[in-house]
Amino acid sequence: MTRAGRYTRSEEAFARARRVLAGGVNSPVRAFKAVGGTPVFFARGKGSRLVDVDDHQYVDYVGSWGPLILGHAPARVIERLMVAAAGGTSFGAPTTAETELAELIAQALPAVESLRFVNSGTEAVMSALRLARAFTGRPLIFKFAGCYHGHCDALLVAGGSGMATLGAPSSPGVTEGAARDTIVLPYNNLDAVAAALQRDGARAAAVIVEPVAGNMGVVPPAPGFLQGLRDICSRHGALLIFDEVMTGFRVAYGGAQTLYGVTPDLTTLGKIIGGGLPVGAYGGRREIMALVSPEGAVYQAGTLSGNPVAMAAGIETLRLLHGLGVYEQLERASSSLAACLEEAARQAGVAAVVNRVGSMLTLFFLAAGRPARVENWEDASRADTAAYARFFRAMLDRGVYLPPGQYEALFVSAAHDEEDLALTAAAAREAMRAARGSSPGGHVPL
Ligand code: KE4
Repeated sequence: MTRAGRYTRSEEAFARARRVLAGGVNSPVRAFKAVGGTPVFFARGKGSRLVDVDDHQYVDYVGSWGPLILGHAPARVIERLMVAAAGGTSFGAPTTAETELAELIAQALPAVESLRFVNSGTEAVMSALRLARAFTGRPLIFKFAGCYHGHCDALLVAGGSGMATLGAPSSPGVTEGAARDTIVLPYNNLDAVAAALQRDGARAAAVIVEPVAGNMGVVPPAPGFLQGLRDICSRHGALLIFDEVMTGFRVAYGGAQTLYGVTPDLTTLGKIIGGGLPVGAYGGRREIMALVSPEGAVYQAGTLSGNPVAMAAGIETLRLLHGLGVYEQLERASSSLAACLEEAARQAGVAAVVNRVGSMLTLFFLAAGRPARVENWEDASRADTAAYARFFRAMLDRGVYLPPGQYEALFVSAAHDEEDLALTAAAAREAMRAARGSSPGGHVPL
């Protein structure tokens, strides 16, 4: 089959969606703006595979942007979901399932002595910021260029290229006032952090960081970076917030804080802890969480927070993850995938490098003459995004669904097997020719 006509039903579905949904999608990245073409509409998923509305099958490396570390529709998670749903989907009142999932999280992440469930990572982060400001009585939040923490106003800010820049609104609708107390720092640059806190530490409420960056593509913390943040925050009485929405239970069962042995004051979570249903959480030191309403005065609430169906999915997911050998299996498959992608690029003479921590990774296409390393947003922003887009489309045509954007993380699940990896490697060898751009229009015929 040629590419023409391959996505007919997705195109029809997108045209219909655009008549009633903003941009035709319910989250911007899904619209394929960064890679071009019509977004693929999916009909179902099972394990490592997705099937689109044109009945094409794909090896899926998006995994719903991280939650599906066990793959699509794991039998035991679905069974547990169905039992919970049959008993009622939401009561707006306490259930023991919330306590059970909270206990599992607190056992996995010792820095989380107490927590509160919400319904998204954004909600978790915005609540954690409010709490940090209340606990310290200070206004300033420090974030890092290239890190994304959801769409709360205080963090939809862009920094300049300087060592530390006052956050400027990065979206219409975010006011100067909302951005004023946010300062943007370069990732993996402790000197910049130390200088900024030396200057403004007395007004610093918190430093928030993705302990492994996943939203500029995957960028691991430089050796000592996270511990350095811990030391600087402690020195100035600012709270250290690890945004582990993506890394929590992803890079290790105990998240990045366990993997790197650094203890944050607050942690935000999402994605995996909901097992594919909408769940977020924020938690940390008991003395800080004691300020959250109704025990304390920091208000935060949510109609469906802790609903029994989402809790059931999270409980079963964490129980399965705590099983023997899951992370070792993820490491083997992820290492193999990274090697095959780098080998395909090398064989095609394409400048590319893979950044990886555990089962989250990014294949960066490097602009000509750039060093083969991506250690911060300044490096990442120079990636050859057009090459990535050509590679993405060529892989899509060959049944491999990668994240539709260079600045996203690719996720391997426990369901990915040797057959998936072999199919991916074969497709990558061909698709690299498209990435190289040597084919007319950058497209490699099927
Ligand atoms: P949500 O509000 O999307 O549940 O979580 C926001 C968030 C917070 N913190 C981190 C580290 C995150 O990665 C995210 C969301 N991640 C994106 C992936 N780049 C979600 C995908 C999307 O926006 O559609």
